[in-house]
Amino acid sequence: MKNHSGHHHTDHDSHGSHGAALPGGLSVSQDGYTLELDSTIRTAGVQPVGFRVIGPDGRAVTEFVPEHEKELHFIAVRRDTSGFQHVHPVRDEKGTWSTELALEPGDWRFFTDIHPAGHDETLTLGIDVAVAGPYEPRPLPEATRTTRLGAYTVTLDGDLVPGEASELTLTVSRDGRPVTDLQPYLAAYGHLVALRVGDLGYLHVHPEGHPGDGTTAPGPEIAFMAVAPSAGTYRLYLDFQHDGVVRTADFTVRTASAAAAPAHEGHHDGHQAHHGHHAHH
Ligand SMILES: [Cu+2]
Repeated sequence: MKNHSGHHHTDHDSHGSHGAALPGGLSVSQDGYTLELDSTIRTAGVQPVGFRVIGPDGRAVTEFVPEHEKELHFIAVRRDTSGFQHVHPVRDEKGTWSTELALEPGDWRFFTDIHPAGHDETLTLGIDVAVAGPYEPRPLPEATRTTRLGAYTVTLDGDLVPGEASELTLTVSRDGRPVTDLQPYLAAYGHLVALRVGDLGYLHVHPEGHPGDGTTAPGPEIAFMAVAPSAGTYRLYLDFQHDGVVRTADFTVRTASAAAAPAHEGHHDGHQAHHGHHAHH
């Protein structure tokens, strides 16, 4: 455990020690920046979505520092963690953003990941959205180290460790062969979004290396550093591009203890036998 000096360290290190910082995305407003959506009650279906980020001066923000080649990253997910979408809206000169989402009935959370010009770090703002209509909440997918997407298989190695930065490696194969020609997508071979189950807290995740740096290969492995703010269960969503198509592989992950050996994961809710680290290999 590091520095618990307080919750208000908004002026420091986006790249330094991550300590036990709060996850992002839990607030609709932070450091004077507020996410405003055109409507928070919506009908189901594919539809346009518009929003603005209001700055400390009360006006829509029109200047952003690009991160991963985009001024703004937008994530939509239903509160049961289904329906994940990661899109890149377009902005007009007045600061109104527009995009398109496919929404099923239920309670959703929308996130904007931004770095407003003049602010000293990135911010993730989150807003609740209700989509009208009857629905059946989906149970959380079981914790697993392997996800299949058609001919693709993505395997997760490494653990999320509460309060510490740890490395996660995702390995992509197709038809049983390692994929070694991943395509750069927004200046990386993969983008990983991690959300805490229970409140959809949005974790800070950084890719390790980038295309063209002379050391990062285009697969089959994609590595990230992630910080889990607390023990618990998380959902991971990996976007990667191959053969011109962006695909999303999702995982349910329980944190490991920094001290405990990984032989038994010690589920508290274990309604299944053990999902050992190698059970799916
Ligand atoms: Cu993005």
